[in-house]
Amino acid sequence: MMEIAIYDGNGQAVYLTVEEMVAQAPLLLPLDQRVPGIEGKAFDLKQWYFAWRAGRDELSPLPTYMLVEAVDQFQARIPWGQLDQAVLLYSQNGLPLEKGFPIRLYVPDGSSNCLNVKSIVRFDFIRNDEQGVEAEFGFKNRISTDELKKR
Ligand SMILES: Nc1nc2c(c(=O)[nH]1)N[C@H]1C(S)=C(S)[C@@H](COP(=O)(O)O)O[C@H]1N2
Ligand SMILES: [Mo]
Repeated sequence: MMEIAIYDGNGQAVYLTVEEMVAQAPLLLPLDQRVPGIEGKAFDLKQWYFAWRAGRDELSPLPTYMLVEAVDQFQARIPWGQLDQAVLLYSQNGLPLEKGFPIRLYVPDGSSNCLNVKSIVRFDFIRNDEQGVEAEFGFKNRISTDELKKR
């Protein structure tokens, strides 16, 4: 069973399955309500997040970013304010995802479609003081072509 690691600022991972995340999600919706033209079952990211953390550290500040990492080590770090319409897609054609398993992010308000990370296995809710930083994405620990040329 594929488990997804969730970090919420205290360095401790909580592991959840997709089924557990779906069961906690207050708002389930068809993906095409947020991403026209793509079918599937999704849930609202921020509503899930607030339901999941309810009862724990209620007084801790809101995240400033969400970092997600995929099985292929693709990752994205997205400012909290770009995530108001974000959803997590978990099923298509009545089945677990064929593309994007176990779960896929869509960020309708995001600065790029490249933020629609497939096959997420880690969520990290980050709080820091960085200001005005844009969303970032790419492969983790990727060596730039300039670096490779020097070797
Ligand atoms: N895990 C993972 N997710 C990913 C990527 C990737 O390489 N790995 N590419 C991203 C980029 S750059 C784009 S443009 C979109 C493409 O989504 P599509 O395959 O549905 O067209 O997926 C994003 N999600
Ligand atoms: Mo992309």
